[in-house]
Amino acid sequence: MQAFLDGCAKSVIEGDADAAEKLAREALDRTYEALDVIQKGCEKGIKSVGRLWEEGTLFLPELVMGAEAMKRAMAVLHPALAKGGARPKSLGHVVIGTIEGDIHDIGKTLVATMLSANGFEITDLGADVPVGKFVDEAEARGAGCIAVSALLTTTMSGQKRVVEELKKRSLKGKVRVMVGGAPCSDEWAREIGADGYAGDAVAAVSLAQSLLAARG
Ligand code: B12
Repeated sequence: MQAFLDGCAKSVIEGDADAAEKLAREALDRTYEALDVIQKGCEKGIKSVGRLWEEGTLFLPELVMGAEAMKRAMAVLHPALAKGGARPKSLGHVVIGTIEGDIHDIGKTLVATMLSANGFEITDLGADVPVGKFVDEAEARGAGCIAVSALLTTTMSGQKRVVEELKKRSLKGKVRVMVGGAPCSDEWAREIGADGYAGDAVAAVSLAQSLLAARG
């Protein structure tokens, strides 16, 4: 299994989208857990890509190719995640998106898929979402939670503006806000008045459960 996961990581690091997709299909044929393949294989690969890019070993086209390989694998694995959870009734409605100015959507989509697989109703607004749109959609759909992803230090301030917009519309407390993405932390969530932070998709599910249960 470890060699297989290493192969998945390698296909992402090498930006080989065909190989990444083929391995993802093979994983499902072998009935491996989709979440394991994502977290211990593909995600490890894309994190290495990020590190190598930071070190100057990889250049932007290679970063893009790594992301493309990751997305091709995820397109195969996501439906298997979504099938995994039996969902008798919705645990609540979560509006999710990546904040304006930020096009990183791989982690956000993984969080959305995991929430959906675990019984939450999801409205996924995509990436580069204006602050007001998060709140408009939450209001229109009666959502109990807004989940805002930010991967850039330059865009994370948008998460704060979502909290401020809720305050402005007297919705703070009624609609909970959870934040995530590489530059975020518990401390950041506290500083901006968000209701919680989670570091990965599994933790995001527990956080959503506690936030929506607390809301009643
Ligand atoms: C892939 C990638 C890209 C792809 C994105 C493709 C896509 N469609 O998403 C491309 C090539 C397009 C890209 C572009 C850029 N990128 Co980029 N990118 C990355 C990289 C390598 C991986 C991100 C990723 O997908 N990780 C895998 C996923 C699964 O993990 P994740 O996103 O962290 O999500 C998990 C958790 O954070 C959490 N989570 C995520 N969102 C949320 C939300 C909530 C509510 C919760 C609870 C949890 C949660 O759960 C997820 C699942 O476990 C990172 C490096 C890194 N280590 O993060 C850089 C990185 C984020 N990029 C960076 C930069 C600088 C850029 C560019 C500005 C580059 C440029 N010069 O053009 C542009 C930005 C364009 C823009 N306006 O957004 C920097 C950011 C630096 C900073 N401090 O701001 C990073 C950190 C690279 C680096 N080390 O320098 N990038």
